[in-house]
Amino acid sequence: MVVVSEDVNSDGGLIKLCGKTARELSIQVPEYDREKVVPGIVHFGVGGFHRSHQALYIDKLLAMDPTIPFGIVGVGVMSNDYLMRDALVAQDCLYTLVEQRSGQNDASVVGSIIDVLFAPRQSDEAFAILTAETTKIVTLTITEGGYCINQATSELRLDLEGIQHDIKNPSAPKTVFGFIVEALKRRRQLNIPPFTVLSCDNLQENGSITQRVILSLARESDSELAAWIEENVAFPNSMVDRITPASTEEQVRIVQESYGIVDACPVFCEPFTQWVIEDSFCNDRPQWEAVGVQMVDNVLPYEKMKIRLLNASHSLMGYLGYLAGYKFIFQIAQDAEFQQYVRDFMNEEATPVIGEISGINLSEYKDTLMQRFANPAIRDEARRICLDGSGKIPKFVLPTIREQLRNGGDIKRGTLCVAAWFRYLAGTDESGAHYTIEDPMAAQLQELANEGREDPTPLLSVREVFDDELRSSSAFVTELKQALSSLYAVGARATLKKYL
Ligand code: CS2
Repeated sequence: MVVVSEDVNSDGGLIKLCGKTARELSIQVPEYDREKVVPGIVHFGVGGFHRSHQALYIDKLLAMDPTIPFGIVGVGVMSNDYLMRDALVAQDCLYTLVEQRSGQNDASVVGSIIDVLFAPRQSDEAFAILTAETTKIVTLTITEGGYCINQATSELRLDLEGIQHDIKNPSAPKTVFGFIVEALKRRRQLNIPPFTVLSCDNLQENGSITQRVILSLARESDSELAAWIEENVAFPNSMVDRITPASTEEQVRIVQESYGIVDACPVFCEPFTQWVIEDSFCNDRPQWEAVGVQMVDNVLPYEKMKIRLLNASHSLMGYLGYLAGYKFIFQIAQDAEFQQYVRDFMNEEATPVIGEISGINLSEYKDTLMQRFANPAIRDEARRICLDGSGKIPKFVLPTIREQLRNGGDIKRGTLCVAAWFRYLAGTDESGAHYTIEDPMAAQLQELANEGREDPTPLLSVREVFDDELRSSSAFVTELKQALSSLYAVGARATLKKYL
């Protein structure tokens, strides 16, 4: 059970969350007049993470000064994004954010999102806001796998159906990148200054990758436009951090029972939050510093630290922990053997490639991570961590293995994680029960996992995930074979013990 506060709505009745009823709620709600908020940010990918993180920072800024022209309009391009759109619009885009501490929750209503569009049905509205002079920034949380790149090389995949479509139909795009390229083209024609494109996904050099994807796509249809984008549009790198479990029916129930609020899409998250942004914008930006965002010249050391420690450790715990029979990350993080595995990985394999970061005490950072992972209030499921491995593993884990190999360092714990991913991709657990692999490449990966079983060769041949350097490293391949054979022969728990 999640520990919830006893803060029940005073008259015991239920209130359906929307603009009109917000003032009647017993928790903190936006005091500013949302009708007057000017949109300045268009956000692609309104999921839980955007709403626990970027939207909250803007909400805090609006609370300090309601006249800042940086309200958010969300846009969804994925086929089921209408679900979030409909749920949010039905409650005037308000939602309850519950920050979970042990033994106590802090809930508030966030008001910075003022509209959400479903691009497949509202593309005119999407272009209207993307080309508005008031739109200064386009932000993205489209997941690591959503960048339409070969994960091993970070190049745009021209073979993808959506990208092919956008090359042939630039004025009626389907992908986020198609919308951005076309919007920039129209702004240029209309003589409206371009917006900054700010990626908020866990990709090292997320801004540079976004720039590369957008330039590659633009070049396919209009090389002059591509040159103009390169010259005029900024793509800052950023590091984002806040553990935000996937939405569940239980969260809806808790919000109802604890606060008397009927909210179809609340968000639950941990208390910790961090956002570091490279201060390079081609148009106006909010004064994010005022609400704790770190604006820096070079964000790369922060990105590297976070992705190679937090996200990679999540993958280490997720796949092996799931195979060992755990449901939640906090349970895995409280298991002494997993603790040692993760700590040893961070100390022996990740830390040597991260190096010093000025102003950061890495050993304190790692301690904090272990505490955050083990927070029992955060019901973060291993299944959430295990989804989209083809986007995550090449970004979270493989770069560390590659760099350690080059330096002659240890790679065994990171490689065990890759083996656990391969074992997980078989789609049956140790008791023979089946589960669904959620990944854009699921069908192909699952087939190759079962073709190879103890032999990693079929999966290693996937060029969208592994590059030649890793494929041809006998140290890596030998280590991977051993780990995978052990997982099939004796299972996750007994294999883990061999690594301690
Ligand atoms: C997680 C991230 O998806 C994952 O594998 O590691 O979603 C993680 O929870 C966030 O990046 C935390 O900031």
